[in-house]
Amino acid sequence: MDNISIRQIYQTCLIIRLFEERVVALYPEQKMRTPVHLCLGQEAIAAGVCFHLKLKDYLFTTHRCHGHCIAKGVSLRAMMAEFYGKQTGLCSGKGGSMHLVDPERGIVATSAIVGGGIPLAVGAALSVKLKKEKRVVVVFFGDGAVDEGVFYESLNFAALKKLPILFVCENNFYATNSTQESRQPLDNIFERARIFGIPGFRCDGNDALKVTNLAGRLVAKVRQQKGPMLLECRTYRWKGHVGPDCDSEKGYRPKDEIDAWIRKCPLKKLEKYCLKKRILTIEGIEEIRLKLSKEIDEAVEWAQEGPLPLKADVTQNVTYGD
Ligand SMILES: Cc1ncc(C[n+]2csc(CCOP(=O)(O)OP(=O)(O)O)c2C)c(N)n1
Ligand SMILES: [Mg+2]
Repeated sequence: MDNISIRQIYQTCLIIRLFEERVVALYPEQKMRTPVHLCLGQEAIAAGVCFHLKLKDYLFTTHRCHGHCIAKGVSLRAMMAEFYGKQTGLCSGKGGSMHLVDPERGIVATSAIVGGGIPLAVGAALSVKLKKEKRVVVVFFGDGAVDEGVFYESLNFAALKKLPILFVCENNFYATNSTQESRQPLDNIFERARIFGIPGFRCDGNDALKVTNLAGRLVAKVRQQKGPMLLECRTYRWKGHVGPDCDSEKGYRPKDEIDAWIRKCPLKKLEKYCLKKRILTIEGIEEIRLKLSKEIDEAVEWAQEGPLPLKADVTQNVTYGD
């Protein structure tokens, strides 16, 4: 990978980190009108996978979607305004953080139903294939989604029809408060693709360069119409399942486990590599940090100043049964 690409991946990891840290800082003001499922600690996966996506490629994601959306190029101000429930938000303030949609950037759906995005993504991949379009589909989901029957049905159908889709499992070892080992007899998510003939791979999700390299190979294969692929990235969420606090007080995961994963920070790992290889300097990093922080300042200001949706518009852009 060339230095420009590595710098770009670093910037993507950093902007996700800074954006979410700002959400953590502002959330207690209780002005954001949405629950937030933060991906702090998991940034490298979004950055590494989305690095290979074009604007027209489709992306489907979950309740823990901020990083994916930022890495696919969603406007920070529109996202922030959505969190504040503003008319100027990405979904006019009607979606909140779990339902971000941006058709211009290929973000078709963000599903808060665990596993719910997977069949939608497979449907989109079928449409791409039938229309002979030149795009790929990527769907992100958690280890919890692998507990759902729809995961297996979707893989089966995608394999049968040789659809252009990359399944990306962000295995952070927890679904809400349940450990993976309390729900799954084997720690083998990547191997489960293979029973359908789908090549399945696993990598360290906290190593941005490893994710980028492997995802690059898999996206290229999907683009060459070699059929679906699956990538399991192993990582950890630093914050609680939902909200800005760390939930060590809940007692479902030990503090030393959280601390050990914080020591495996994906951003620090990449920063160390960039400094060692002289891809970035300390001053350069400071400059990038300052520039990105200013972008976030501007997004927050814009979001806070925007108008709330009007009562009269409550059904606008909302479809409901007849
Ligand atoms: C079908 C369904 N069951 C339960 C829930 C409640 N729920 C929301 S998120 C979540 C955990 C999801 O865990 P995982 O898929 O590993 O994603 P993570 O939160 O770890 O990113 C659960 C059980 C839901 N939204 N949908
Ligand atoms: Mg999980």
